[in-house]
Amino acid sequence: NSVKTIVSADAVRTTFSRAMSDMYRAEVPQYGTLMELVREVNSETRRADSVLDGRLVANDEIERLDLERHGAIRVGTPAELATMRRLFAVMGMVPVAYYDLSVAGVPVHSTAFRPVGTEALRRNPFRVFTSLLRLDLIADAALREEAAGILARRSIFTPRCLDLIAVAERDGGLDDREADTFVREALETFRWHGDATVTAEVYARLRKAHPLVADIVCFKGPHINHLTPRTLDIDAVQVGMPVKGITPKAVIEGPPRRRVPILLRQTSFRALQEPVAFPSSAGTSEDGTHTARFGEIEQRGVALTPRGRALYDRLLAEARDRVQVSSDGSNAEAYMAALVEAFRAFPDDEDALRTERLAYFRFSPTGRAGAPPDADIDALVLSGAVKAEPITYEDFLPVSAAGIFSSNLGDEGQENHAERAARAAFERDLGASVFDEDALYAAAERDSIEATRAALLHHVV
Ligand code: OOG
Ligand code: NI
Repeated sequence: NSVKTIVSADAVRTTFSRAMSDMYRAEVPQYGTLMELVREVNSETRRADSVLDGRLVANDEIERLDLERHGAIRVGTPAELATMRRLFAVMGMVPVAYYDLSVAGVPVHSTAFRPVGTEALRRNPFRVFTSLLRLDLIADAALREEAAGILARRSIFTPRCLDLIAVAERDGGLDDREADTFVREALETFRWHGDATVTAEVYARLRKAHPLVADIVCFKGPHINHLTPRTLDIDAVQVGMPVKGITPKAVIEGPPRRRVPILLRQTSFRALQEPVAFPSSAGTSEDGTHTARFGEIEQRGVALTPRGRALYDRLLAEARDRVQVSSDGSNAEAYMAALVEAFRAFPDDEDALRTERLAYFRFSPTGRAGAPPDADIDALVLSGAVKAEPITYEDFLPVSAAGIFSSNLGDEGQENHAERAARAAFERDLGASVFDEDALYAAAERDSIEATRAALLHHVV
């Protein structure tokens, strides 16, 4: 009859993200190599950039940096997605943003489960990009039926995991022992299972419809397909990868290298070929291979306002119009040059990004005298009473380029209509609406301005 001592959702998230990282390192050894490289580059970058280092230390971001990573999974049914939402809620992770990947020719739509509070993000910003298969985008009706039937027969969560989700919902959290068991049981869902649930023949047919369809439908669970550490200098990691025996893709996605990083830059390396056992009719099994899993690194920069994002989208489209990256990467340098050229139009110092309202900032009192508390926020910063620091972009850009391309095709109205319908269906399947990412950044900035004014007014600085 003792009172249950609840472990914080932040702590459960950290235990889970560590366990996930250990599991993935064992499953995909190159991930371990990449983590080492990222650690080396990050400490080198901190040594070379004392301003950046000072900021990371002052904001308690060092711990976060070593823990920080995102992963991605793909689920097959609305029920799987809805239970995933409840599972992530135990760890303080909620669905943020809607991503329509059908514009990139991929039959899924997605959200990212992540913490949203400033404190929670500081402790551990672990995110899981989660996609739901869109069977409605498979043209062949018979194949669609078959895939739905296969998915209906599997259960991707262990019974104990489902119990503990219900316990957490009932009690408002888990105690120490429950949390440990929960993490162990939840890992089972994300683990790689080499035993396919279908014959090689069925696998091949689904694969022909789209490789992702086979990846989602043919296995026991939604294996984590990559885990991505965050680096402070992605160009250095890109150059360092071949030295460690890893071959990255030809170009870094996202904005070019800048003094003030914006949004997200990412690069990845090829998936492993994994051995798979397909059941065959005689009760024996047939060996095959499957490629699903890859490695990725990212560098995060400041979150952009809608105005900044519009400028970003326009400049990226401009660069991509000028030079299309070929699949063999032979013109990577020309593309990077076009990108740098296009982005000359994007201000590259913090003051300009802030005063032109292109990016979001967190304000705080400096303790020095300056303009009066009710002065304009720019005047307060200029006077030295208030300082402004970039708010990190916590979300994703999986189809920004593809989205821009499709909006150039001239049937924008139709596209938007279809996207709205798909989004409503996604939220119905999820069992909740997704958080609006822009509203979260805007609120973080606004709250920091209000707190700053209050502190100045009451001289509590
Ligand atoms: C998800 C890809 C999205 C990212 O970093 O943009 C993602 C997937 O392939 O399942 O992780
Ligand atoms: Ni990723």
